Amino acid sequence: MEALTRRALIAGAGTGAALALPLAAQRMVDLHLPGGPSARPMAPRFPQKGEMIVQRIRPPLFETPFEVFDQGVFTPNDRFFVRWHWADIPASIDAAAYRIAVRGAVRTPLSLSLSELLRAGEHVEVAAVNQCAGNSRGLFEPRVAVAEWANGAMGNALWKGVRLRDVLDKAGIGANAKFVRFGGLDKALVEGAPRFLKSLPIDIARRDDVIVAFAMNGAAMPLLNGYPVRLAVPGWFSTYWVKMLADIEVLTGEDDNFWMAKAYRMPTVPVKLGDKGFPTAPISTMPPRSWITGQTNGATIALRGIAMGGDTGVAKVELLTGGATVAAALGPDQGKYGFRRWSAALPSHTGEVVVRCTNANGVTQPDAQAWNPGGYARNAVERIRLGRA
Ligand SMILES: Nc1nc2c(c(=O)[nH]1)N[C@H]1C(S)=C(S)[C@@H](COP(=O)(O)O)O[C@H]1N2
Ligand SMILES: [Mo]
Repeated sequence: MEALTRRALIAGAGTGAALALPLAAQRMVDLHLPGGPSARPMAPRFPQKGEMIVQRIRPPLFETPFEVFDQGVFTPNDRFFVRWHWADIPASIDAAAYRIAVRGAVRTPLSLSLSELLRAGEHVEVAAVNQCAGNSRGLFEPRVAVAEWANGAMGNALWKGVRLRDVLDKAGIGANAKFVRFGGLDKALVEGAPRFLKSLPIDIARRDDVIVAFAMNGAAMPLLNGYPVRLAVPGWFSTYWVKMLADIEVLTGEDDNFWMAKAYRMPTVPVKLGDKGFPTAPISTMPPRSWITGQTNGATIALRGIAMGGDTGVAKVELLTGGATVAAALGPDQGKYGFRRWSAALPSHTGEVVVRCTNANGVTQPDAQAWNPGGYARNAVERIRLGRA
């Protein structure tokens, strides 16, 4: 396994694909976003990526075309969405020279090579959905005018890595440790812009399933998804899943950097467009969601789709149609943080249908979406009119 890992890391380095981003748009796709421009170009030419929806080129925001979610429970690496905040991203990585600093409130500050990192602890695997806090932002009304994703700023992968806890324990953390802050190799092109840094509370950082991942679906991760190593925080929005992880800093207090104190915060009270001065908290765990991904019409309408429980497993998926509730059959359980496939058969005359997931904590998707100024954490039920396919 160790040998395989090494090989994957080296192979990943070899691709070193220059991040030149000339747009070779092949065709346009309509994302059906309400209240504004909705068409986006598709582009097949980004390094290690297949056909993706281009939301923006610099910094890259590439969305997974929705039909990919109908093809399997795991999202292939070459179709996995891409999101960076700053445009200065290394175009290649020298795996042999790569170092990860572990510093701050630690007994022994470390500068780990990738092979030292791989030896820091047991290799563990976890299936987990990596979902941008802004996934589906384009569906908010009123509109929130940044990164207007449809539903493709998410993906499910089998992540493999070493526990963050083992890496922290190698350096030895003090009893006064409160947060752990993470930074990658990306930088802003603009002078003085705040480096992308995110922090986890120490108890989350020490969780059994929070890993420094070096593989994704059995291969090294694409450069754009954080090669050679990224954080995986199952159940939490992917803003914490820091890519090209190079800096781990143990803090003795709350992190007041821009990305924790100003960005990625959710109102803790109901708000509407124009409200100011309301209390907020850093976004953290994901709520349940579900989608219809495909339909086959016959004597009945066979529906299929995916669901996620968020920070726990899927308990049930229901189809609501004309006063009736039909329980979907759930596919194999890959672990509570991954996608779960589902299927159901509905009468052939069914018109509108709502798909709704309830997670193992008893949290159910709401009928209507509460608005927030960041356009974060959308999870209202999806409503679909079944056409004759
Ligand atoms: N180094 C670094 N890591 C990062 C980010 C970033 O800008 N820089 N963006 C975060 C956010 S907001 C998201 S949604 C995910 C996207 O992960 P992906 O590109 O692999 O899909 O990366 C996270 N990790
Ligand atoms: Mo994100």
